[in-house]
Amino acid sequence: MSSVQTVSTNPYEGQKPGTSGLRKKVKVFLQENYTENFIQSILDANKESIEGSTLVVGGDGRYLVKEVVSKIIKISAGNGVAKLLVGQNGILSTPAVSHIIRKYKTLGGIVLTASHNPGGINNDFGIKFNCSNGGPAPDNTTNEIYKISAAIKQYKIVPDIACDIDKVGVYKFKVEDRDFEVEVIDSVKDYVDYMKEIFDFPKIKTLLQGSEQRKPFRVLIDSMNGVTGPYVKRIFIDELGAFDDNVRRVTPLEDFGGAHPDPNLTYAADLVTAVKNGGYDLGAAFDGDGDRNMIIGRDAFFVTPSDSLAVLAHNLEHVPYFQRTGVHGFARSMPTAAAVDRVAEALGKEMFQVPTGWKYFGNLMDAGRLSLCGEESFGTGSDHVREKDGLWAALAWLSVIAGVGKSVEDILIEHWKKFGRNYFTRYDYEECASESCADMMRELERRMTAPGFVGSTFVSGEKSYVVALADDFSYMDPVDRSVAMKQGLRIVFEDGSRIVFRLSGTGSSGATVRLYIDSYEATSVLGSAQEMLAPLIDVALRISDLNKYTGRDKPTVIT
Ligand code: VG1
Ligand code: CO
Repeated sequence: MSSVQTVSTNPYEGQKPGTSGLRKKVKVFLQENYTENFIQSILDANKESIEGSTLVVGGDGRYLVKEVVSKIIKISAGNGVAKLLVGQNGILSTPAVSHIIRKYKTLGGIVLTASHNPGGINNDFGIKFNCSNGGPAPDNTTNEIYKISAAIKQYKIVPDIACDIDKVGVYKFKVEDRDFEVEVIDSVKDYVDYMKEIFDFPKIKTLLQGSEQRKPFRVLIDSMNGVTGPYVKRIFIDELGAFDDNVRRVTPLEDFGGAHPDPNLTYAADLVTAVKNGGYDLGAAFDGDGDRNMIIGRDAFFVTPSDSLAVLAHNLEHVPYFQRTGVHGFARSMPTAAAVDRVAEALGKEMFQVPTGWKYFGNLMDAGRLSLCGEESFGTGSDHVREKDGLWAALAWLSVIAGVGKSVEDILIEHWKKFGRNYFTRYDYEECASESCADMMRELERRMTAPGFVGSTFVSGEKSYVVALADDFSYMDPVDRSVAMKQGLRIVFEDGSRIVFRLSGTGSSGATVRLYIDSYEATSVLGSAQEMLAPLIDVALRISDLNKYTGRDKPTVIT
């Protein structure tokens, strides 16, 4: 029998979860009691239901995951949790956690990831709490966790509980007069079983292997040394009959092999080269925790996430899951280009625009009003779970391709010809000085809300834009009526073009400014985004004085 120890501690400042969990440098988490404090705060925020509960625990395999899993086991035992479901080796992708919470109806889960942020001892770690619907905790819960962390005085721990999370199995303990159990589960099985229900695997297999009518459709799936490696191997190689040269970087590494596990054209540049040189028909990459995806076609034809969402929305009948459930509404985050809005209109579906962050989609899904949604930041997903889901998106694309029998590029071009095209780009200025970025946002907001701004004209080259709306985006959840304020400065012009400025809520040091540009063309659909958007970008840089405030003459990353 083990006993609970109560350990005195002092609060740390700044344990405030951002867009998606608490993210800091590993060294911050390594400070004495820093991690313990935050775990105890999560459990305290759930104190009414923690006694006798079950929680799911897993992470993306980055540096510190295993150590923190072991702390969560000991602290959960100290707080009366009855059972933990832990991924083998501490590995669970973010969408897999969401699924497992829902499948086994647990109180929630703790996800150990800093997602697309780099890993390793000098980089980032993160902890996120997901609720019983499988989704990231909403603002009221994360605010509560933060409040508790700011005043914490003690945590409860059972120091002598240890179990080998490298082996699947059940470990039973007696903690004072209670039973406590840790079940180490196969990290991929539940998720893979679910994907087989959602998609028509035999049909995708035929696509990949070819048939008498069609040559094999060659894919290159890149896990970027993140958590999706074991899922990709099981799904693509074991289930869909792909070969070793159809997958790459499929072993999760603690530092992602030095890669920045963010699937975009900059950080996944070597996938782009490999797809071009290898003559592949489709390339897909996922981020560290497996919730983001990038899709490219032959010759690395790039599908923007905003377009990906619109194309999937238009073709959901090729996914068996939606044949069963029907398709309810669609949604996107505010900065995401409005391509999907046109599909929603054509199909007569409800369409929602929510703040940045997947947590804002959950209520709409739970209410049965939302089937498919996405973010411009390479997030796509559906109501099959309550997180975005990278592998799901790749399988959805393969289902559409198998169904319509066309290439990625042809699908896109046809889509644009039918609906017109939203050109989109995002400029990121990473790790700038926090204060001057805050000044920039303040000054911009002051200008935008001054009398006469709406109605004023900005000229760049041959183009001129008249301001139709300027605000700091706020959102009232249609289901629970909760309000999220200050979600991004938005300038909308009379022709529908938009400029959006936000400060990132996932960075671990300094400030990251994101500038989003979206403009619609009904007929001129085959241009290059950077050329088409150049005048608007020029206007955005002038309105904000961004170069002056950030001290940068170009962005860190363009997507
Ligand atoms: C970014 C993206 C946002 C996404 C979030 C989490 O947030 O913009 O769309 O939901 O990351 O993605 P921010 O606040 O830095 O702009 V993940 O894959 O890092 O969990
Ligand atoms: Co992620």
